[in-house]
Amino acid sequence: MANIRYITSGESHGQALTGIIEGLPSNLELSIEQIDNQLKRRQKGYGRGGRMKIESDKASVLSGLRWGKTIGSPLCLQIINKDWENWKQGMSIDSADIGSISPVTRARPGHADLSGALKYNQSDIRNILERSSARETAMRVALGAVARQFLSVFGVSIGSYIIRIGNAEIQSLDETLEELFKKAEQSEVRCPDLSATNRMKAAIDEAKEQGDTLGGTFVVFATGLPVGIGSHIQWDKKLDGRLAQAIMGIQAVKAVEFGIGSKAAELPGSQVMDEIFYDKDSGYYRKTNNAGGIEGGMTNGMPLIIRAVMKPIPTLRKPLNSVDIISKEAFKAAYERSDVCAVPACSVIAEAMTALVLADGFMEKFGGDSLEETVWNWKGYVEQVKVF
Ligand code: EPS
Repeated sequence: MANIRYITSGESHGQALTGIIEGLPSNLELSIEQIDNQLKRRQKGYGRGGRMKIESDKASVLSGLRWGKTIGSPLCLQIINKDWENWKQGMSIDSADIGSISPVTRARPGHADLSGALKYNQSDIRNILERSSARETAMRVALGAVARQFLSVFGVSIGSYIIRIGNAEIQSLDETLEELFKKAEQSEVRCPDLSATNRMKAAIDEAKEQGDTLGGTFVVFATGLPVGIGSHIQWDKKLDGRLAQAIMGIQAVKAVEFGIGSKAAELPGSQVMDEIFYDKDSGYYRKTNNAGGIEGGMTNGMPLIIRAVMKPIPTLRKPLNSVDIISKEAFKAAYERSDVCAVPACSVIAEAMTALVLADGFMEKFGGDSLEETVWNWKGYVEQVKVF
């Protein structure tokens, strides 16, 4: 069982999203403003559609917090959907409102629409798309923002940046992760390179004009991690496996890799492994980080480097061929409105998922019911590793 458990609920056009997270120690100071800042970051990005003009996500805490600090009980968060005002009948919980809007019957290729309708025996695809929508990720970002605040006590910080959108890619940049992150935060597509930012925006404009959508690739990183989060002992304790599942579980993510990732297939072992050195002041170190900070399913003290791919959004203004699930006739897929590109948002969501996995790994490694106890255990371990 995970040390930190969480679950979300909510439909895209329903009343609200909720999330419950359990397993954090007591006495952790939480700033709601910091949660809202993360929510704001997720809503940005060149290429978002009309919905983001309606929403301005803010979290409220319903339980688990007293006078600004956790008390060890489950923390319950809520984000209201402003768009709910327009969907009160269409997404009503009351059977009296049946038929107040037409059903969605034309499945979008690449979405959960058809498989979900068949699996859950639904003749209105809305009953599938409302939950499969990436709207739900707003709550994951809020929960991740809680995990980030916990991790920051231990000096762990998490960031991300975009390296590709469609055919527009950045050149390799010789800067620190922190510098790349800082620059990415200034870019409308979260890309640290100005010329690539402009090429990415042009690619999004072109896709929009053509009624198409674009995916891309992003890097998520974490610094300040001690050696030994995760374990080689059992398949489900391996941190890279846990991170891969968490990030792959974000809507539209199609690939996740660590360090040099799939490039390792092309290179000989001598160019893949990170050689080990020792310095009497700073201890063990490596000159390269091809492993992306994980060896044997454990952190090795180097920065964690994850790369992930988001496919293009399946809701297209120029829809693809599909079938009406009632008449079985050939039709173009349904289109209401959509984002053209949500890769910048996806990278922020992946940061949140990374934070949740790392917070779970920290609680697994250091335990503790109060933050003081967790910090005490962590300090003892860091000292043990130092004198090893
Ligand atoms: C989404 C479709 C769009 C996106 C939505 C994800 O929503 P709508 O159908 O209301 O226009 O804007 O993303 C969000 C609402 C969000 O908060 O990120 C989909 O089908 O996945």
